[in-house]
Amino acid sequence: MTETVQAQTTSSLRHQQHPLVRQLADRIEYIWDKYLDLTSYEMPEDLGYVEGRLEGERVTIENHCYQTPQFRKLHLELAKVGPALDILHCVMFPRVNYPLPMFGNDLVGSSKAGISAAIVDLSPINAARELPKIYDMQLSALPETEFSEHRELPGWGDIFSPHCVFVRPMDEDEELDFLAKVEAFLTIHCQHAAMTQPVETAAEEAELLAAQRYYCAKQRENDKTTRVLEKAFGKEWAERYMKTMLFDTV
Ligand code: BLA
Repeated sequence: MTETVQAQTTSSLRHQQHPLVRQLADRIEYIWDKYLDLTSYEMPEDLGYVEGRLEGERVTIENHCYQTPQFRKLHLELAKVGPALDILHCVMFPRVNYPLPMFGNDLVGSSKAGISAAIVDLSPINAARELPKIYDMQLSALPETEFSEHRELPGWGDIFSPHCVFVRPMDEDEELDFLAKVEAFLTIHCQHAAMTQPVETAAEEAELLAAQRYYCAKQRENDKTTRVLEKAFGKEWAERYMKTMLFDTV
């Protein structure tokens, strides 16, 4: 898999994006490749690379997807809306028989204005909406990082864990602190995932499925994402994209 990942890295949109987007995208793929057994994932054919227009600006979306024994989809999306908006979006969807939380990460900003939203979380996927104890312990044990500007979660954000980091990084030091945070969350998650056994009963699986559906339904309520997609590609396309690429459920 390494060759494929590297080949994509050199040709990617990330080289035209904010440096934090590029660094994070490279890091995510490195960690995935290091800990997980990646195989290819078949995307809807027309959704791998997409171009549209928003208020005269070119909108480009580039998707990188993989699957592994534990994850039905690892999704890394890079998007560029003219010079004003760079986006990194990453979600790791567990297979519904694996009792794993949902890793989610979003960066929104631009090279000129800086990153306005940087969020990372390992979100609980079960009826109690609690993380496995070992995750709580390891995430709590991470070195504390001071960010000067924390952002408030929107109403639909009840899916996120108490460990969620949602900030506006103020300078390069804070950007690198955020990068380190994502790396730590992702490493903890990949190490556990590689050792996790699937559940055995249909009832357990049904609970995991319901929780994953709830998570995706809440994420689809983010009207800031929908607005960008609708304006560039139209309402119908945006709805299909939200349901099949960004937050699809099984
Ligand atoms: C916010 N997401 C945003 C914003 C934009 C997008 C424009 C507003 C930025 C700001 O408030 O500073 C747009 N994000 C996108 C688009 C895509 C995208 C177009 O990923 C993809 C094509 N969003 C996620 C994931 C998480 C997430 C996985 O996709 C978290 C794990 C969170 N994005 C998230 C949150 C906000 C946000 C919490 C702030 C929403 C708000 O303040 O109302």
